[in-house]
Amino acid sequence: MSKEALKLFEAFDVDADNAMSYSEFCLMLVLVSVPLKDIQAIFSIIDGNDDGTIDRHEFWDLVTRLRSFGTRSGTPNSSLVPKPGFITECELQQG
Ligand SMILES: [Ca+2]
Ligand SMILES: [Ca+2]
Repeated sequence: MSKEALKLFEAFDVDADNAMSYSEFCLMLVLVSVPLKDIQAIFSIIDGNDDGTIDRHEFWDLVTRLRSFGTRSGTPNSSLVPKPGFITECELQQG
């Protein structure tokens, strides 16, 4: 494994147990499928107080939005995340 690949693996191995769990794998797939400009746009939306970081409150707000999006099919407010259905599916399978 190259150094770059190892760095990437460690970045997505959130709990640092040297294995990529299903949720960590989902996170990776979501991130690699989202264009950088969209990631920046999404980040600025989630970072409600504009301090350049996503704190627990802002993260929870995101999770709440994604959950409510998943339960309300057909809602046109899809600008937050390009593929919210994918994330919701991962969350559901996590239980
Ligand atoms: Ca892990
Ligand atoms: Ca913030």
